Amino acid sequence: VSDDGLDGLLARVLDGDHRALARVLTVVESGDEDQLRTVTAALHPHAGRARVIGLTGPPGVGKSTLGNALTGALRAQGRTVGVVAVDPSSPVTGGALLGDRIRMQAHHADPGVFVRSSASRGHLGGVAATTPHAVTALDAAGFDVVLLETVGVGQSEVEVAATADTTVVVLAPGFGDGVQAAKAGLLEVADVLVVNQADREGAGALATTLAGMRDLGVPPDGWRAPIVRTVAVRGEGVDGLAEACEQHRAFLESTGALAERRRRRAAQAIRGIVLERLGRAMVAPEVDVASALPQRVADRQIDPFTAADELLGALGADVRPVRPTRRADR
Ligand SMILES: Nc1nc2c(ncn2[C@@H]2O[C@H](COP(=O)(O)OP(=O)(O)OP(=O)(O)O)[C@@H](O)[C@H]2O)c(=O)[nH]1
Ligand SMILES: [Mg+2]
Repeated sequence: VSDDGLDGLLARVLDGDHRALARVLTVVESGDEDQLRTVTAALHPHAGRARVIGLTGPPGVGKSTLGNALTGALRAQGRTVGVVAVDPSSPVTGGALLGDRIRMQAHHADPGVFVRSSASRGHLGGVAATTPHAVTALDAAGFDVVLLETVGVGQSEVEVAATADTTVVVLAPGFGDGVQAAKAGLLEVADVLVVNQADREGAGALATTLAGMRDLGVPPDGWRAPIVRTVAVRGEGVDGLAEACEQHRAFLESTGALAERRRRRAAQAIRGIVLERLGRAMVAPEVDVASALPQRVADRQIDPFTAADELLGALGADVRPVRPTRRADR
């Protein structure tokens, strides 16, 4: 997209034009920092109105099916919904992009629904770096709710989920137990716990284990994640899920925790940009010195701290060493 064309597109996004939004999301995912910057500068001031709901969980538990059903429930309440499905290429469903598209065709003719599936991986920073900006774009485009689906397998995916106001962790019998989910850091980020595929054997046992794990700790913000059972393929329990999200939202608003979440999301976006830049700087030709450095350290010419100073100096990064404060300094 040319820079002139981009300005026009951005104006149309703010008017709620879905085709312009799709093209702007392509720019966001491309990882072109100059253009991403233009996009963000134009859209950031207009975002902040949408409720952002994250759906995460192990591959194949039914996140997309549930997201589709939840979209239907929200539409029935008269809310518009923008969906971002990140990297839906799990080993279980073998890349469910096509299946997701077919499922979401239920909402295809509905102008109150917009769906974006992005399987973009590979550029530095990956999906975790660009997802907050995609959420901003959908928010600025005026959707009442932004649904963010990520596969909760790695830390970055869990972090992506944590950029939401309300994080729904979806589990299902036969896809790992509560203990595994806890180890993956999934329970920690859960505001609502869903046992999907509740029509299958083991759903009750999974819900019991989850309740036990949840009640082991005291929630830092005072919210105890409700456990909702759903059969996403039949739409069962989905109104209950929408209600649980609504209650969590009311909790966030009444306790001031929403502002805290928004700050957390902002911090996440800043970190993503910094990491992206540092990552690029580390492989830039100017820092070829990196290849000579390890040899000098190995030859005992310099110590690793001096080498790190040299490298950071070459990057132009102002990253000072940590100095613990001594008593005399206080
Ligand atoms: N029995 C049963 N099957 C379900 C239910 N919900 C989803 N499924 C099936 O589970 C399979 C995976 O569903 P998806 O919605 O693609 O799961 P996902 O978590 O989005 O998968 P990835 O995006 O690949 O991680 C599909 O064949 C669904 O039809 C349910 O409540 N009960
Ligand atoms: Mg999916």
